[in-house]
Amino acid sequence: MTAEFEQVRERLAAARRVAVLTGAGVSAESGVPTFRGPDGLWRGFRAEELATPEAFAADPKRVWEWYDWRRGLIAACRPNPAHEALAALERRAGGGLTLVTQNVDGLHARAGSGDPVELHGNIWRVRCTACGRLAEDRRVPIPILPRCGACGGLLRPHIVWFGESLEAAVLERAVGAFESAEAALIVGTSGVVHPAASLAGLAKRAGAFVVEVNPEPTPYGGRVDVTLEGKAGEVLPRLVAA
Ligand code: BJW
Ligand code: ZN
Repeated sequence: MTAEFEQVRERLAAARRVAVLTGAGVSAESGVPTFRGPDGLWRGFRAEELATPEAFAADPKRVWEWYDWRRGLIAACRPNPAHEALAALERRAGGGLTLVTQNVDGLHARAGSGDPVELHGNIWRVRCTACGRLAEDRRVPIPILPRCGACGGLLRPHIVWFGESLEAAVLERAVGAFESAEAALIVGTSGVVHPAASLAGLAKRAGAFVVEVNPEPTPYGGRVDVTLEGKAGEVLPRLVAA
């Protein structure tokens, strides 16, 4: 074990408040495709083409078919050792850890994380475009086009698309956690989508010890205290091991 790795373990253990940001890379070892990079295509579509309000307005059927396909894929996936290690770290922190995720797959909660801050929503929730009603909906396949049980309006995925604002209360929780953290972990994200990508900088400016875990270089390089190069499912369990 390198001295750097040991330093990260010590800083994590000593911190009273830890903030964690995860991205698609954390679910990659569960079999959920990432958005960018060589395998970064969802059934041949780029997120930027289908994850927009304009795409949904122009062709809701096409967008729903893409989400239905993704829901089926995610339903067949299980949390991996990275999700489990973060849930263990949270239990050990006794309320001092906030897990913030950009992922919409719900795998952190399935691994036992108590109350993850889901910045970009959740693929298992739907929202009525007419009355705004929110509901959990785990049907796979989902009837296309799905309709609201209350008003008959068209449902959409409860997901933050490009150009849409994040829910204010959700973003506030994330910002608060990163601004007050003594240590921050940034795991499996390419760091290009804002405002999520700005959270690490908030922690750094407030004096936190910031660690990145990623097998590939990202824009965080040089702006964090330590980069642990490797897969989340291999690095995180070692970090958390007693
Ligand atoms: C591994 C691994 C392993 C692989 N272990 N690691 C400031 C500057 C510039 C632009 C903007 C800005 N502020 C806002 C914007 C506009 C826009 C934006 O950021 N655009 C940039 C792309 C340029 N942001 C927004 O529109 C946001 N809204 C907003 O800010 O509203 C106000 C506003 C609007 C417009 C202008 C200004 C202000 C909303 C963003 C919503 C993002 N939604 C998506 C799609 C959800 C759809 C869905 O899932 O159905 O969320 S985009 C997509 O990217 C998804 C992800 O959550 C997000 C981040 O991706 P992530 O997680 O980083 O994944 P990848 O694939 O990019 O990276 C994977 C990483 O894992 C890689 O690094 C691998 O190396 C690594 N990896 N295997 C560990 N085993
Ligand atoms: Zn409705």
